[in-house]
Amino acid sequence: MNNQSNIEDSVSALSFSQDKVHTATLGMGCFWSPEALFGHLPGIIRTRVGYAGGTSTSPTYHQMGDHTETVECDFDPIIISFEEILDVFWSNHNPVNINDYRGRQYRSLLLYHNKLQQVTIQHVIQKRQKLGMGVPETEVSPFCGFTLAEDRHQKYYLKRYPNAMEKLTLLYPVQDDLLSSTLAARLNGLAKGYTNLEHIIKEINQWTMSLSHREMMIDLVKQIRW
Ligand code: MHO
Repeated sequence: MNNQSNIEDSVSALSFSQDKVHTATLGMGCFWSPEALFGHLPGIIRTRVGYAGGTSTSPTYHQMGDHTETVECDFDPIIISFEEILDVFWSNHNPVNINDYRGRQYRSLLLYHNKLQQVTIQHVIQKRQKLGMGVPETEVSPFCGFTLAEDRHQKYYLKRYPNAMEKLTLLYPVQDDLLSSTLAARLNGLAKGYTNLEHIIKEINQWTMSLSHREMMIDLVKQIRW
């Protein structure tokens, strides 16, 4: 077995059982920062940015129609609950739509994927209201589709560091695999200043991979020139 396939084997070893994967879809302004914010949190498996919440077909950045910039997070509810995600959501943006700024592009928006998420959203709104935090101007609607944004918007902050992208390409030769990896989500958070290398290395050490695979991944991460 050559070195390249060894590396790819080790990456696919980081697997999550599918029934444990839940999804949250959130709008909180320009989607670059929320992707980095959620991407740094343990329990977030992968992130992506896109357009959701509207009715127009095939939205793009320049023709968003009535859609909103959103971040989508796949998460392991055993490690991070939907309620914790909502606390991060409301603590990290101002959910006021001043004068309908940029129409629906930058709405504070929660698109629930099931009844439990809908109930949890109401519960957290009431919890915050009791704490004197008021009622947020967040639109709450059922999820009805998500269009992935253009490549240049995915892991926007990580892409400011060509050496990081180069090193990650050794682990994930296929760009889509790279962009949807847990490691890229964490490093995107690091690039934006939400976490540091020490935290990421500690977490990699807990991932369900063999010791040699973890060491190889940690070595590679340490070699990145930021
Ligand atoms: N920073 C840009 C917005 C980009 S975003 C993907 C701006 O201030 O126009 O909406």
